[in-house]
Amino acid sequence: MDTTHDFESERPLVVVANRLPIEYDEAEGWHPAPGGLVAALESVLRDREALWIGWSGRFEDPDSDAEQAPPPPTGTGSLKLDEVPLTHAEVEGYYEGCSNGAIWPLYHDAIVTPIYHRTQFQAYRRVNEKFARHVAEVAPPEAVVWVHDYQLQLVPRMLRQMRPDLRIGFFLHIPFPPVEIFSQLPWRRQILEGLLGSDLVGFQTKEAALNFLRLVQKYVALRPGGDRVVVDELSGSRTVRVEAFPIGIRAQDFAELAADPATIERAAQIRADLGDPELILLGVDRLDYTKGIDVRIRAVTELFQDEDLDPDSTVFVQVATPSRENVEEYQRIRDDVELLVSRANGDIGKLGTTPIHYLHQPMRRDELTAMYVAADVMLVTPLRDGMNLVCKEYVACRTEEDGALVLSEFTGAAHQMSDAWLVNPYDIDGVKRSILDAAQSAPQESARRMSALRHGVFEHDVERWASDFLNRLQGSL
Ligand code: ADQ
Repeated sequence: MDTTHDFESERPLVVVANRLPIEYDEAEGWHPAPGGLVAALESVLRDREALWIGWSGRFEDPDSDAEQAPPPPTGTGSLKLDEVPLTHAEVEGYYEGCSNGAIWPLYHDAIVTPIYHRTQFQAYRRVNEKFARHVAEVAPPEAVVWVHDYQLQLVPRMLRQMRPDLRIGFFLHIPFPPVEIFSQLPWRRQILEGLLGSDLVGFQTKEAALNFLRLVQKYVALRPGGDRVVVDELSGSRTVRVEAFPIGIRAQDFAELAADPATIERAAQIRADLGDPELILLGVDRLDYTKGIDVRIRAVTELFQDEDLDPDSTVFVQVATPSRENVEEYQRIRDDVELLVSRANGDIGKLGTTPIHYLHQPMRRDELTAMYVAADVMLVTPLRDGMNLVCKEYVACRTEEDGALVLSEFTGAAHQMSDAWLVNPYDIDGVKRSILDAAQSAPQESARRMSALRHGVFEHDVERWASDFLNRLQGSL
């Protein structure tokens, strides 16, 4: 029997993530939150019996009535939502400070210097304990608990101590760095031990899993055997499995939406609105310094300046979702990107011609899909990325098997997508060459590459990722 896409189990499922899959603003009320983790998980859990525990974005100590949103809905269909309230000080220390000021940059190769504050780590530990305690209180007996991402790395061990009956899995959505980089972390041993509280630790790539195993050997003095680590505890010894589970997307949904006549019409309208260019280049990202948005703006600008691309017949559209706007480095990258765009348009543009279109706003799923359908070349150039879902979404939307993907080698996705035009984002000349090659490649060559890419994206979709992880966690594979 083929059980690969089936993870129904006797045991109840509890998902724990920093955020619930919804957020609040005055205009829209409660609506789906942006970002890769939510996009991936929400689509898998939408139709399952499961409980999702996370912060809603509401404060336990609101500054004013105006700041406080109404309570979030308690569920969407069979997926139930359960809020962990946080204070302003907790959000500042645990989320903006330790998670996004220290761990996020460190795990992305320290592209931006991580800032380590002891008080912020104390907040991180306290909030991880708050999450663990909340889960321990509400998780049904013998539940499968799936903990997500870098904000909650101490939860597995804390939870195991509180509730040894639970089966605990952890998945890291971002990269896990090599020994030389991770070793900087003042709290490296606590983090490794925190993760070892799981029965299964999952990463996006084999490299990340190997990095973790090496670090366990070095700092926790345990000798891994293959992908297993045996941990001795008072209650006896326990085996932790460490493996790669590359995340995917709901490919079929994207393909269906892309083939919808309304989407095709909207894509044609987008092309017309852009002045009917021969070539549309597209970038879509959260506005984050890891995504290499500046890299591709520089490369495209130089191609215009070198006259390899003609601004009369080429348009580059960059869509950037606002992200982590309270963190200083994110304000800086926004300024950098906006300066680069306006400088390029000032230098290259003419009256009535804007070579680079920049939208700093979230986009609805149907509009985003129309953008993917309209774009001839997709530019995905992160300096480091755990996986990157945007490149997979683009490929899923190319139902005619045309279009081309320029993809950074330093994404998890590059390990599965060798038929893309792979680039080293630190090599601007190389990026420029690949953009031109992708734009000018013969239709048969583009079709061959796109067909191979599509095969991979449909084969390794998000359902398969979730079922592989959960089946392994439940010991049935
Ligand atoms: P992210 O860093 O958020 O995810 P990514 O994987 O590219 O990055 O996912 C972004 C998601 O947000 C995509 O689904 C995309 O469609 C959506 N999005 C981006 N810009 C948007 C816009 N302007 N409007 C609307 N939607 C937009 C983290 C890790 C990644 C990993 C994922 C999943 O950093 O490496 O792939 O989790 O594990």
